[in-house]
Amino acid sequence: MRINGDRLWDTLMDMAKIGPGIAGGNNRQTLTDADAEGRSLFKTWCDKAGLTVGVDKMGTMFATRAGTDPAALPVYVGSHLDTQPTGGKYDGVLGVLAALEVVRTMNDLGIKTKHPIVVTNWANEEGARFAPAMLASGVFAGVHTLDYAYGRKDPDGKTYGAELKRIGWLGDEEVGARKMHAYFEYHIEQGPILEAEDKTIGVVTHCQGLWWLEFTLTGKEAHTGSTPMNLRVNAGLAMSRIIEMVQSVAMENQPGAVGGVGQVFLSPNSRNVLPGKVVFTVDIRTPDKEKLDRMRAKIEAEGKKIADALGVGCSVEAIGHFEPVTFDPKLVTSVRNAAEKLGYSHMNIISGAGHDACWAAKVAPATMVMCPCVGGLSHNEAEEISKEWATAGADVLFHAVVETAEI
Ligand code: HGY
Ligand code: MN
Ligand code: MN
Ligand code: MN
Repeated sequence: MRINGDRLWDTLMDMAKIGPGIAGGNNRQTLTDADAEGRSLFKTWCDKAGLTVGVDKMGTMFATRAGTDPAALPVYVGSHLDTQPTGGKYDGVLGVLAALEVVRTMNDLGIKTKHPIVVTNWANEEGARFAPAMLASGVFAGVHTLDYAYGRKDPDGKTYGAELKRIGWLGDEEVGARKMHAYFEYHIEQGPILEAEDKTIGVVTHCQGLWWLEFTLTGKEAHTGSTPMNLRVNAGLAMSRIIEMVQSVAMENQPGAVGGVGQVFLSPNSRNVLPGKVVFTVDIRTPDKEKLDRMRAKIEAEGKKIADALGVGCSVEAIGHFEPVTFDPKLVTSVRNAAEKLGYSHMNIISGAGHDACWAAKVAPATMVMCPCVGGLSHNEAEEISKEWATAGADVLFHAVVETAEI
């Protein structure tokens, strides 16, 4: 039994047309009109596959294929359709559309599973527009409250709750009311390991943990030309020294740690005004929980020292966090067995990126399947995979899901 790789690839290419991608990628940031368009296309496909689509109060979509035992808890299979501002075609999207392909293949083969199957599109996995990442799956797992999530603001000050209503995808289901028998997520690796090792399947045993630390630095707005160097309260200089320090802390903790900054806001952000306020988020990750918390403590302490030495005000808020995740050994074995049975080369891997599976693992047995991506590149419109890789991972997903959902 194999999935239909051409059909999967066609859906990926159709979905990639949605969103004002700059260089051929697709840009469907969460709760934008493009996200709404992608959601509608996905719902059309779910309707055609005979699935019943429910939506919860965070806007997560659940498309159910009935099982033979109505009392059996469903097997959830999903990922996310929202993208980075310059996202690629496959991050998240591959997992949602491969889950749909699993159901379509079950329909083709007339397979009836004991447990229902629920194809899932989690809202706001990326956390690019509304931090933190994995917000909806976090509410589902009881990590965040609905009120906290609704109040999260994007850089323009728009709230999650208002935007969800505006695009018309505020559902009526209580978030987290659904109970899972198991959860599977198929995702591109977003790193270089599988391709470098020439392995087609990543058997994901763990996911590294994360802190997002939002630094707010307060300097003194002043003229960049007429203000003598000794009179400056230079928040921009403090930021640059803190970013350098984050790099050193990550390098001191090799192997197996990363740290960096992807987003900075300066105000008033004018060429000839020293910034009065600088806000930036430090992203640190490692599979080792103790190391992760040690790095956090050091970066916060050293950051405050750097700011103090320049007379710059400094406050730090943790706006995102999850501990390293160990996926369910039984489900990990079912993925490995499927890869072996199908003859795909495979290796154990720790996920470098965070996923909704990390929160699903708090409320149900969960695991992931990975395929390589070209050059390990992701969060870039040039993100690329092969049809063979996409198909192989979906085949493994299909077999592991059928085994867990029991024919
Ligand atoms: O940040 C992450 O790891 C994911 O892409 N949201
Ligand atoms: Mn993703
Ligand atoms: Mn991503
Ligand atoms: Mn912790």
